[in-house]
Amino acid sequence: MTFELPQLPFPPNALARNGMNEETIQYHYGKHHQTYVNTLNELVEKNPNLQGKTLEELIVMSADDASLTPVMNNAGQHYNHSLFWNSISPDGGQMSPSFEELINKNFGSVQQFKDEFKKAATTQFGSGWAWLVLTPDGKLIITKTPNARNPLSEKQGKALLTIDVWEHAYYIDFRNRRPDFIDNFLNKLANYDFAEAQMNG
Ligand code: MN3
Repeated sequence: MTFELPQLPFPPNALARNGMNEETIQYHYGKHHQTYVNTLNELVEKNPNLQGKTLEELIVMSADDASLTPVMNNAGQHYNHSLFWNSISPDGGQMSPSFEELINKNFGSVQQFKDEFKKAATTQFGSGWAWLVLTPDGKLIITKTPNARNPLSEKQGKALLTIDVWEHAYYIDFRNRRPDFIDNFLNKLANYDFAEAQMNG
């Protein structure tokens, strides 16, 4: 199986009004994500044990196998970035009434959800990701993971929404101000409709 860079769900300049400039997309999607895909394909080409596996299968089989760390890193980054492009939208920041109700039920209020998500994303030391996850028993939780790790590798549940907090995700738009990037994500970029659709999909 050869992996490919997925289509962006929006034009590369569509998020400029929402605080993510086209230059960020050109580098982040066009260079960083593409490199993870290319490296993953090279790794799969060299190792027959990896061939014919889905992306999710590669993550699960490499998650706890130190000899497959490069596979975990590149398969994880391909998976994480593919979810990230769906986690942001030109219409981002708006919650449907039904999703808001779920957030209230699980976190107390929308503000408490945002505070908890921001804390996870801010305190992920170094590179990594923060997540909204649907657990197997139907609860919504917030997690953070280092580097390329994700809810699949950590067996946390189904990833509904994610933010990339690697510095390459925000340096062009926000320089070193990660907390401002996270606020902007929660209020202007986050595709809560996608997260809600994932719950039912
Ligand atoms: Mn990234």
